[in-house]
Amino acid sequence: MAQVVDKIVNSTVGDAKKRQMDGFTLEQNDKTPLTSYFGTKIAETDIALRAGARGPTVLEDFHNREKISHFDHERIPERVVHARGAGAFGEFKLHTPLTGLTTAKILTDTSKTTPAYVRFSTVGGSRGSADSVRDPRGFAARFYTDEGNWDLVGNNMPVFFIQDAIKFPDLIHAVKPEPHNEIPQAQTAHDNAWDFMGLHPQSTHMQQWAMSDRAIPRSFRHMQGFGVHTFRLLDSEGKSTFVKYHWTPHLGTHSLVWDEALKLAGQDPDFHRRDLWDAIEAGAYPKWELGVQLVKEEDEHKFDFDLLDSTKLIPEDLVPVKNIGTLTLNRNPIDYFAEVEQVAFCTQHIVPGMDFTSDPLLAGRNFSYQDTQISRLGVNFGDIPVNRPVCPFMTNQRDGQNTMFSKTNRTAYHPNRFDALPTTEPAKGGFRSYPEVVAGIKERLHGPKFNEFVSQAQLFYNSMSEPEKKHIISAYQFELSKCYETQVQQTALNRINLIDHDLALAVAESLKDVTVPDAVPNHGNKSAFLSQVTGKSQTFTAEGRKVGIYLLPGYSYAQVEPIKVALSAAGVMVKFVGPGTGKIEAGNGQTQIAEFTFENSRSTHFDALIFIGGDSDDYTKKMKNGRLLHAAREAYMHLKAIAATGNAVGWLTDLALPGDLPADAKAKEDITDANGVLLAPSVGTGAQFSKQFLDSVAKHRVWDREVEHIAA
Ligand code: HDD
Repeated sequence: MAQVVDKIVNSTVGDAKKRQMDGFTLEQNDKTPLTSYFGTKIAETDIALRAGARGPTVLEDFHNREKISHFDHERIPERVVHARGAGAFGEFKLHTPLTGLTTAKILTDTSKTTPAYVRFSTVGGSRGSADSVRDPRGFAARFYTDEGNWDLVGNNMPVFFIQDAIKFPDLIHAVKPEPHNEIPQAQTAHDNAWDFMGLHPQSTHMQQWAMSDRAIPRSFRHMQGFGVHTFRLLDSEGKSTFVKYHWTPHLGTHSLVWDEALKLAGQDPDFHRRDLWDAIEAGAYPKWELGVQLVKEEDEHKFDFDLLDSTKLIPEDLVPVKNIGTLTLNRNPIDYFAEVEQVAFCTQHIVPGMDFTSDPLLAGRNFSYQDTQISRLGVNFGDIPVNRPVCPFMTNQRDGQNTMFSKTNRTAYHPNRFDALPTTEPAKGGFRSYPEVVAGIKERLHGPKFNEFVSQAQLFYNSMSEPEKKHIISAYQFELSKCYETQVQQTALNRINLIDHDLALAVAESLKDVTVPDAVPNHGNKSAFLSQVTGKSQTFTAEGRKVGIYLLPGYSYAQVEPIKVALSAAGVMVKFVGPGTGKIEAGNGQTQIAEFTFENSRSTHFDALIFIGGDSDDYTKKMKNGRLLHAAREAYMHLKAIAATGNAVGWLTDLALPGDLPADAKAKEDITDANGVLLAPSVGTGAQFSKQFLDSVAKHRVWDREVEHIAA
């Protein structure tokens, strides 16, 4: 029988996906002579063949033609949504098997390490847009299992804007830049987006998530992920259990503040891509727990929402998340286009032991992804190395543009005279659908529970901590005040009022021409799991954070070394910021390499900042640098942990930050903690200082500092 199998994959050593893809790596380096695409060595690539030094360029120059022509065709259509993203390879290791619930080996065999791949993305922006915009984030995971590729194409939010895939083109046409002038890029702060949301009650719950801090994650490493839909697991008898998938980051789920996100869009548009890339290069491999919420078939109707409705989540207070395995991302791609732009996720890529439900959003997705890959990558997108499974595969699909394999089978139909091959063997692990009993009248309808839109939006808002509620109010104010049309603002506000009257009143403060409707009851229920500040399954750790240590020539070496060692030991990435890159000399002649400068970085690049004092009295005069002052003020406003040591303490307390730092701190023996600003004038940066600073970094932000006059 003809089988398309990579011999290289059959070896059992190491990561099967890497070995498979190594076979497709083209060694190109400066020692390889330049050739044409077809191997002819090229002697000149900078000047085209011309009839005389000042004469016309001649068509005969095949190298010139090949070079320009290939360039002319370098682009493929960007993804119609989720165009901007970053991808990484890794592995998935199951630790808690779902024995008896599914036959899928990836969910039952704890001895197996499965190669994995994840692409994170924003949704609305085009390929060159900024990372830190307000938007849901894609969390598309692929498992290269022994039984085929399983793609879990989710987001960092557990619900969606719409209930039925037929609405997806409308949604995306509304949120993308407006059609007449293609403005604004990568944001929903415009009339069409809010017109759509105001007119679509089904978007009410997802709106809350999109206006919350979830839409401006600190990094991809600090995001939860969700499969969103209810899927099925199938056991060997074909019995089904409903399942929702969750990803929980080991580093906790944390966000930027809005002002920081806005600035980062200009200061480092690649902020999230770079963060992921740098972490993996530094060996700080991001990890997530894969969790499941399981619901028995017979319990399908026991909730006051429909499990088939993707605008609803199953509150963890009702069905706990059980963590079953760990995903680790440990390898950056070699070639972005080949391995990230060309990765083609499809929701219908599932493996035996799993199945879909009749969620109408999922049904449309199962058509759309395959379809879109054909226009992006061609019908043979499955042959592209990043997309190929690591298990043997054998199809009767033939031909088409860019066929990559010479397939050895002499028939491409079934059955055929060669032993009726390829075999289709349900008994030997062939995919079988859940034999769901379905009956109904063909009509354009959803189940009755699909018509309730407000309850879970209220649950979300009620569950937020005070700072998070404040951020939601500011987000609505920002977005709606960017709409030009009062009618759009009013319709959106009417919807917000259904969630919470006080929320509507607060949002309306920044909208002059709207009227807040009468109060509507809020059920008052909360979930213990939704807040990023107080949520039950939240993690707070300094690990993986980036701390900027600011110093100038003449700095105190003794104040740097202990904290540098303590931070590194806690898994913090320490970055030095100086007046220029390269060696900065301490008062005692020792040196420290600065990677960043006051000019090429901003406080937004770091989770926390330390200002180191100097060995001489005139050191603080040098600290009177506009960029340094701005960094301290900005980090303070962004609620970050800040510290000053030695004579930098006086410099910092003189800055008149809001919330007034104690002016006498510089004269004290002890460390002063003034609302997350650690002032250590004389004790150095030893164990006590390091502990206090690390605790402060782990808290993520100093929420108490978020007083009235700080717009976060
Ligand atoms: Fe989608 C891409 C997530 C609804 C149609 N979607 C895409 C990606 C993610 C999601 C993470 C990027 C994949 C990658 O990194 O390459 N989409 C979701 C989630 C949804 C959702 C969580 C709701 C639960 N999507 C959805 C619907 C449709 C699509 C209802 C169409 C009817 N999505 C697409 C697409 C994309 C896509 C047009 C663009 C590029 C691609 O597929 O590969 O087919």
